[in-house]
Amino acid sequence: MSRHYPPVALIGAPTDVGAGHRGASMGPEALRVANLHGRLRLRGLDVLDRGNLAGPPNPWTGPVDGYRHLAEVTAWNRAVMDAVAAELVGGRMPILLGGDHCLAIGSITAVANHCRATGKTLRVLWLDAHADFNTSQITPSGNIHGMPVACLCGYGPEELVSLGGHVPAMDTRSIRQIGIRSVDAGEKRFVHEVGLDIYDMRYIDEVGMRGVMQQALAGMDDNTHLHVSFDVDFLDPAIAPGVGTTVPGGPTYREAQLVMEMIADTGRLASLDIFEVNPAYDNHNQTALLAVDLVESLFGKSTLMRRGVDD
Ligand code: B3U
Ligand code: MN
Ligand code: MN
Repeated sequence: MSRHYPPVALIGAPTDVGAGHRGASMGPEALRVANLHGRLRLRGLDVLDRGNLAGPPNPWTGPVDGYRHLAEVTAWNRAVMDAVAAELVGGRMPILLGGDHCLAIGSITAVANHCRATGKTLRVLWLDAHADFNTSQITPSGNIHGMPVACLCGYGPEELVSLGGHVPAMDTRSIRQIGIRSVDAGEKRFVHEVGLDIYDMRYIDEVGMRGVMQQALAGMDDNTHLHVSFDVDFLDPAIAPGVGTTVPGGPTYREAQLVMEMIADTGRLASLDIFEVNPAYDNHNQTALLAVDLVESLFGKSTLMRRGVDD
């Protein structure tokens, strides 16, 4: 436990306005019940739980001009952006507890603005079964949790694309997507068109998770701010059933642990989101417990001391 971590702040964002299934609004509480706070404290971290942000209820209405609940999604993302920005300025590492993945727009917009203000280089690791690169023209659902990466890269509604004042919020070349195995037809064309760096499950099978992570983490240096956006449907549904949209063929427990350990080894983790934990689909909080287990590895928990790292 030799690595020094900054103090962290837990921020709950209890909403499912961007999702196609109800229940991710219970994610923050499920992660607390799984003792995220206590586990991080056991790792020696200074942890402050800020409680939950407030925002509009889920109206559960259909798409309007290709978007479901755009006004509510915007309100929640503004609250998230402000809360994450405040932690970054105050020197606590933000850990956002979602909530559905539409909230990554506010979180990463805040992180990207912070990087611009401090001269840091942003690297985003997007752990997900989905590319989340839909737009109103190509979405099969209108659900904005299928659109956050596109919005961050400048493709989406004005309210979300210019949330933080800088368009695009993030350079397309800053992101690496890992675990992808569900991409819609129009989305597939679009991710190729913009050249998004995607490590899909076939590539993981062929190269192995270690090789994939070496590539995804390559090129970082002391000036890199590493942000991890963890959509728990990244994990295979056999180990993480508590999500709205399960997709078979995801990373195993061992592969997921390796992902977290290799990120921890970089020493560059500077902000984190945990999204889409959905207790309504879960089994005795199994998915939240697993997420907490993985987050411990992300903060340096390892079985043995490694020569040259821990001694
Ligand atoms: N790509 C589909 C489904 C989806 C995206 N993200 C999640 N589900 N969790 C869509 O609706 O955009
Ligand atoms: Mn997602
Ligand atoms: Mn997903």
